[in-house]
Amino acid sequence: MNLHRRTLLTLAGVTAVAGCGRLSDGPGTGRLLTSKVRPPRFSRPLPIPATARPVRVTADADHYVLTQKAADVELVPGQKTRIWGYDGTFPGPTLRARTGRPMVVTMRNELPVPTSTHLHGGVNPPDSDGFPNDLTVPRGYSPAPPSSPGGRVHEASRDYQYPNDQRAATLWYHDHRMDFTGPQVWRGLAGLFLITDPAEEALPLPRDERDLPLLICDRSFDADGSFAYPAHDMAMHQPGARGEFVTGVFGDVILVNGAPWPRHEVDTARYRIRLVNASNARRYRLAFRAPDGRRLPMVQIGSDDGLLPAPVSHDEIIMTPGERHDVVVDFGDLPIGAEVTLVNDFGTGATGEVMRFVVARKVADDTRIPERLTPVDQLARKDAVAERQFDFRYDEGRWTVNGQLYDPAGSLAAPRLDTVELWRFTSDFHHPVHLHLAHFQVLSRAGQSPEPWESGWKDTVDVRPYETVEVLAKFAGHRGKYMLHCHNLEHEDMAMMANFDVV
Ligand SMILES: [Cu+2]
Repeated sequence: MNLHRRTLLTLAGVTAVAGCGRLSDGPGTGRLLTSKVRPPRFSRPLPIPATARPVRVTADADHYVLTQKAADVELVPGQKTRIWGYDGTFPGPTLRARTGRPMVVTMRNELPVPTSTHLHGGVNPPDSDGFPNDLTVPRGYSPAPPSSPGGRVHEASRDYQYPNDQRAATLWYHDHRMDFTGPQVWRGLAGLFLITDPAEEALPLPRDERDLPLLICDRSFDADGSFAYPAHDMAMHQPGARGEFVTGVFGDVILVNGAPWPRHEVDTARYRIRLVNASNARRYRLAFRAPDGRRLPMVQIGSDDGLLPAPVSHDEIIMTPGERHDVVVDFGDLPIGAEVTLVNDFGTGATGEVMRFVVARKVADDTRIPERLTPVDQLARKDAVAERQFDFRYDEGRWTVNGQLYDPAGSLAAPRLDTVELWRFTSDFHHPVHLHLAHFQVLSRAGQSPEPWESGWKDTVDVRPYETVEVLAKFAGHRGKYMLHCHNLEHEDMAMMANFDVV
């Protein structure tokens, strides 16, 4: 794609603003796509995605079948929005796993386009990782996808093997098709994947209907109620976003679990709230605002890949695309009828609010947040057997890692299985950096301590303009080809990915 001069000038302007530091920090790198029609706020109930049921349970594994297909849903009153969803729902059904109990998920593709499914945060064998050119095409699909090194093509359906040999965590699954992840996730190909284990179940934390996953994303609507997306080609044969949208696409409607600005009735009790940023490009600065304007404490109990060793209390949390934060919020001392708004301080106007909780029932709450959660091996700089640097940078209309466009046959690193390496990320713009397979701990940010919400095991980290972030990554579980990439989905589609081989 050729870079238009106007785009270059705009990007230069963004750089100058972004370089001013934390005060000017905001929703990230991207451009706002304005809706032609917008749904009302706080009128829809919060949907809770259905739990997927196994079609077969054998001695070795639980077997699931999900069908990727189109469906029409009503998001704007009186209009239909065509979504692409797992089992025709957005978000898809929630897959619930137990540590140590393998799962086989058959993905059937009844969409008009190829797909690849990645379990974000999953420690899975390489051929089930959802590599971008490991494609499932619809039956009879023509023309065949261009062959690329290491690419495989399945017709109509394929099985993903998930050993679930990892600790309790909030994961999510989403489309990862080469060059088209942005538009395909935007249309709805995302769902939750929750793993539990005995250590987590033994804790007196809120559970069942007081354990709420919130998959948060932004979208824009056309006048007919359809999702708007600035693709070059909505038939999705030619990749890429138009003009300045190469920087990322921001919607102006905030959806939670697929519903615009929903409301949810709560008890006078603690709730476990699993925050998932499933947006293409938008960063959020989240807080729970009580009616008197004070902020309810968000007691963080987990991050991307499981529980923390001990709870950490925050007034606000910044969340970049791909990240998860597991928090407990207590509605216990609020009167019946009180409204608590989940706000986004990086938003303006309508995007400054996410959803609303309404205190509806007085109950006795027997949950608590223990002082100790689950043990976490704390990595130190001396544990690293190697150091590597990955530079995320804009170059002539494409997005590069270490100066290179994504090459499916290439590899930028070969870490050894069961070792820890120090990976240093540098950037020009905001880039949410995500590693497949390997979980990491954030060691430093701009030479300082990480943000207070960045402890524990993670797989995605918020890298800000002209900032260096160091992480200690542990390569465990499987050998083979994996990748790291920017989780701004427009950057990812425009080549900001790289492979590494675990040897
Ligand atoms: Cu990026």
